[in-house]
Amino acid sequence: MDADYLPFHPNPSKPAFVPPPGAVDAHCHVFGPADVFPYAPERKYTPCDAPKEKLFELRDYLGFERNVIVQATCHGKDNRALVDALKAAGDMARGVASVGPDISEDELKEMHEAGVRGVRFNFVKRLVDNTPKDVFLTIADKVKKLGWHTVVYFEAPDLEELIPFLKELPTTIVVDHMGRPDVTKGVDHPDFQRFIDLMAEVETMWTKATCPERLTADGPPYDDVVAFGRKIVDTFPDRVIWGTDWPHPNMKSHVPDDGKLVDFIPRIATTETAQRKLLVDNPMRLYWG
Ligand code: 0GY
Repeated sequence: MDADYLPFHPNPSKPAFVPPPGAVDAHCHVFGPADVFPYAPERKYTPCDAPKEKLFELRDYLGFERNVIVQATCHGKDNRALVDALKAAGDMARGVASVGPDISEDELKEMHEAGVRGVRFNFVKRLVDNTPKDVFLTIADKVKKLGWHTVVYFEAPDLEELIPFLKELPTTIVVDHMGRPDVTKGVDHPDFQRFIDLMAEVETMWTKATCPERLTADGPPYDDVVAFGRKIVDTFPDRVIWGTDWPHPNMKSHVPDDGKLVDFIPRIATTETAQRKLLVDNPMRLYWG
């Protein structure tokens, strides 16, 4: 693991908020263990191992029933750790993989059997080298045939340039972490408004109301992120999902307490109906439908 890498919280608090029955943690990862599933040579960081057993333990402890496990860049396009976790979870997990344009139909079908339902396109420069957009479009065309969607990760300043590409994607699109707004600019800033406007226009676009721990400038309990999460949940109640982002790769400011992250949910989804859509109905439709 990198010298400055912060491992996940060893003993998170028990959340006060009790998720509804059937709740899905729809953004989390598994890392390694490296002696079984080595990290990718092209990775930009080396994390602390975060194996599937730990993830499933956390799921139960926090009161969730299911996981959506998202391939992280430290494993590159080697989806073995992901597929292994999906197989171990049975029907209780789905996955999002990273693949190249040469992926075969058989390989995709095998991943589908294991529970993969999407691919991730990453535009965050500190995490990946540049991939030409036509490569991503080739991949999107292939996975569309299986009914998969694309998960897209970018930061707010890059959205304007990405809009034509996003509009070209033939699949449902799920944007990570509310498009990573700069929360110090406020919820009414044109950058966040651009994202809201795009979601309003592109009805096949969803987002994850996730990562207050990454977006915050003030730290826990993440008061400065509440307005952003609430705006998304209120405006797009049927196209929003939530996840822990465990094991929180590349956190520098603090180690998030997963229990406190769960307690953030009722601050952004303030009614039982909104909570059920965010945690159960929406992820079930997208990943188990
Ligand atoms: C996240 C966020 C990050 C990392 C990755 O794939 C990854 O390595 O997504 C990050 O560093 O912001 O969603 O886990």
